[in-house]
Amino acid sequence: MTALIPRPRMQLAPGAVHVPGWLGVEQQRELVAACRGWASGPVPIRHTRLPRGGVMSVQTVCIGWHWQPYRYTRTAGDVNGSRVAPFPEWLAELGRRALVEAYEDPAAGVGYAPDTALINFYDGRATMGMHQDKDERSGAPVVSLSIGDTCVFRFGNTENRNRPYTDVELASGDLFVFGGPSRFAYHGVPRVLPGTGDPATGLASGRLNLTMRVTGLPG
Ligand code: MD3
Ligand code: FE
Repeated sequence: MTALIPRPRMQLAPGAVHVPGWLGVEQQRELVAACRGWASGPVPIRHTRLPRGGVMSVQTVCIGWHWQPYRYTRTAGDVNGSRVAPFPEWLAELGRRALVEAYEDPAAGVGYAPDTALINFYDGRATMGMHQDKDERSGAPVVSLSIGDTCVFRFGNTENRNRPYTDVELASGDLFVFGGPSRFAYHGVPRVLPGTGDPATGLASGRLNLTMRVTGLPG
């Protein structure tokens, strides 16, 4: 959907850059189709179980490496024991182009080699609490792509899960890159705004978020 009110690109903090509307609708369709494939197997999308008995409201499927709280493995021991799908080269290339775009630096993507992606699906009631992503042994940037319903994304500080934080809306097609000092900031998704997505992406309802990361793990 074309915005009536323009949403300018924004640096929220050093290394944290929001680029609204980076993906066109056709690229979003292709990503939705790829995510549907990954969601169906070899490791099906599921609500991640937390070690203390809870279950995340978000549904997640991983490629390259499988994440479960709080480690990465090649096989999904907490789902069906299968090896996750490989991380495709076309997605790594998209990640490098995302860094070039966000940092407005033609060299920003050189050497960036993401080896895992977490694909999160939010129905209208799903949320994600404030957390840090620190199971990766690398300080390389995280690239986030959003498709479908708009959400409220809460970007906090590196000290704790409380204020100060900034709320920004992430809409379909938006790119967000978290590098440098922002890589280990607390963040979360307090709510999604149902009915705000464009069905032309192939997603009739809900929100998809794909984050690429570098695990820093060997081979
Ligand atoms: C900032 N996902 O998968 S994307 C996650 O929309 C996660 O599904 C949210 O937080 C989502 O871990 C937020 C934005 C994001 C992702 C990873 C980050 C922001 C980040 C890692 C470090 C700092
Ligand atoms: Fe996160």
